[in-house]
Amino acid sequence: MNRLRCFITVEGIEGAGKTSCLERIEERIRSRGLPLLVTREPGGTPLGEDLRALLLGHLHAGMAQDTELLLMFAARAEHLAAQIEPALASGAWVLCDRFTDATYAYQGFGRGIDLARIAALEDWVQGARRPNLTLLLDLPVELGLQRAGKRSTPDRFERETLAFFERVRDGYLDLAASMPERYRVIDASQPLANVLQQVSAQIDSFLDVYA
Ligand code: T5A
Repeated sequence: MNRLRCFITVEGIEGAGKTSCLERIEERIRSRGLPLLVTREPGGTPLGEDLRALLLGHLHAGMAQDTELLLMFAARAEHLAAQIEPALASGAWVLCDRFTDATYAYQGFGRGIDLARIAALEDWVQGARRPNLTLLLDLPVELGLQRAGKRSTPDRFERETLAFFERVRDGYLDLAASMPERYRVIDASQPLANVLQQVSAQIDSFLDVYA
């Protein structure tokens, strides 16, 4: 196994279907007998989950953009130190629900924070660590929000405007176009069975090469 090729992330706007897709990816990786850590951002550690509650909750709804950005990276620093790096060092694969591309998409493209500042934090917090494969679940914003809205009370991000999510979606598509070797774009507007079929095909072909 090529141990450098085992950090997989899943990205997309709200309601893209990450939860079901993560379950499918987990099942495909485990079916090859590979050790696996499944985790998420923001979160993944006790401190990270507390930061997630602050970031997604409404207690500090008006926090400054830079505060939001730095809290995302604080949670990520803890996540890398306590979970991701030890798992990868032990030879496990890591599957993460969102990672730094979400920061580029939401805080960068969505909020308008200079991408160079995000890149500087990325280098500082992660060193050379980057995902080896990123699945982007892409769908029209209105459809995603409609799906997400059926579920529960909106979190702090889900209260953002349609225009914000359009920028986030476009940002993700820009990232995917600029890193075609790492990204696979899935048409998440299709019925779930079809989306899961696309995800399985992508993950199986990755596993065929690297597992
Ligand atoms: N954030 C995160 C940042 O701003 N910066 C960062 O650096 C990071 C890491 C995290 C929030 O934090 C922000 C982004 C987010 O706003 P989250 O819980 O990770 O929040 O993300 P959400 O997008 O809010 O998670 P969701 O649960 O809304 O989205 P999912 O997981 O993509 O959607 P899912 O699977 O729950 O599906 C939603 C509904 O749609 C149905 C499902 O059954 C479910 O009911 N569905 C479908 N229906 C029809 N056809 C399909 N193909 C379907 N797929 C799913």
